[in-house]
Amino acid sequence: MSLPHLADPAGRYRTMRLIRSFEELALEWVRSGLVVGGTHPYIGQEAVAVGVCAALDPADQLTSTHRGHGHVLAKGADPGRLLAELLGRVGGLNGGRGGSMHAADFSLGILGANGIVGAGAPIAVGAAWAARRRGEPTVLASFFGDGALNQGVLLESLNLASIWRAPVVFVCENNGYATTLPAASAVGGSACGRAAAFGIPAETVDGMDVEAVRAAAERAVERARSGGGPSFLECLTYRFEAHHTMERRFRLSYRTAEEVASWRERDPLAAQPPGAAAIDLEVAELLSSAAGFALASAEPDPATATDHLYASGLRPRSGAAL
Ligand SMILES: Cc1ncc(C[n+]2csc(CCOP(=O)(O)OP(=O)(O)O)c2C)c(N)n1
Ligand SMILES: [Mg+2]
Repeated sequence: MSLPHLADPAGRYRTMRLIRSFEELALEWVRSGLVVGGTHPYIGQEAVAVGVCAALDPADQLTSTHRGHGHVLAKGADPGRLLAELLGRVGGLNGGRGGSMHAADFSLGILGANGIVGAGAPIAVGAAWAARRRGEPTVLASFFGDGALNQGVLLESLNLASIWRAPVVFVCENNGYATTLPAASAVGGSACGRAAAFGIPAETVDGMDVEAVRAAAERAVERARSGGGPSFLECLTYRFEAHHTMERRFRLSYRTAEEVASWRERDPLAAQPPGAAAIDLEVAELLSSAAGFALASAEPDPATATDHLYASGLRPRSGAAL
């Protein structure tokens, strides 16, 4: 059974709109100082998260990146609890301890956003291996950017997934840049060539087209679930906003206004299903109550500052500097 909220075009549009609106609100909250530390906006890349998650079952799992809000929401996380997580409040997905780059919800198979480039891939391979050993049909989707293509850990993960025939769909979100570094001047060979070197079937898809991503992801998920092993999707996409909200403090000129404008013309939200206006309204209402929930959630008690730092039963030595 696929994820019910992504089962039809209207649901996929609704979820892309939710991600877009969520990210716009998060930007506002960073600018007003409510969210401390900033975020990596996913605006422009919504079709990748939604297209891939539309091919997953509820019990399937994913690993995400530093730009993870879209993946987390597409798999079904509660937007109010994700907003509360950004605010560091106790009602957050992780009690406010993880923040933007570590949002997780294991109950939904979301094994976490991840601040370390490429670090989600070995977690996905390990989780896929563990699920297979338990006899479960779980498929893992592992999202990463073009910047991860030159991380050794990604190549090691591709190798292990290949020899173990692990049920993993590797999803490279090639948005053309790793921070300010163009992929064209950083990636030797190609994204798909890396997968092919390990005997993993790979294809490049239009990451601005949610249905194209979904179709490719369905093929890959079906292969993984039926024991055919891992697959690799390179989704060509673009982030419309800065690499990180802090970027606006600097006058960076690594992308031309023309380039950004030409990708904005391919906005994945431009293809609207019938009833889109009503869906937009419904999402606005959902987000407004999500924001209300997050803002009403309590700040954590300072006395709990060292909770979760140590394995159960261990505490810092009394008097030790925190
Ligand atoms: C191992 C590691 N090296 C460097 C960084 C700093 N860093 C954070 S995001 C980023 C760029 C990542 O680019 P990409 O993988 O293409 O993802 P995108 O930001 O484009 O979504 C870098 C270098 C990091 N977080 N982890
Ligand atoms: Mg990138």
